[in-house]
Amino acid sequence: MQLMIQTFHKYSGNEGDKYTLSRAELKEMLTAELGNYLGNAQDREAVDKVMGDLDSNNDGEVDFTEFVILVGALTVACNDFFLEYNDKGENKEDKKK
Ligand SMILES: [Ca+2]
Ligand SMILES: [Ca+2]
Repeated sequence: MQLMIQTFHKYSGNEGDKYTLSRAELKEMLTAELGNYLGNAQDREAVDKVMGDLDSNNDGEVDFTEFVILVGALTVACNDFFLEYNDKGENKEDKKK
């Protein structure tokens, strides 16, 4: 949680409103933090898409509430990935957790 907040503020304070991510700030964050995951975050269309998905109130900025939705969505995506990965594995019976 703390890390999420720190990450958000690391980028949100770069320009304009300190508490929201502009498109440029969002792009910078995606590229720096999630470059491996998104791969083509530098692609303008990809940034626009993420921005459109996140900016639920359409004010052109991603606030912290909207950012949390992104993190949640990515967490779910990662979880699905790992579940799938494990299923294709050796069918270990000693699943941890
Ligand atoms: Ca900002
Ligand atoms: Ca917004």
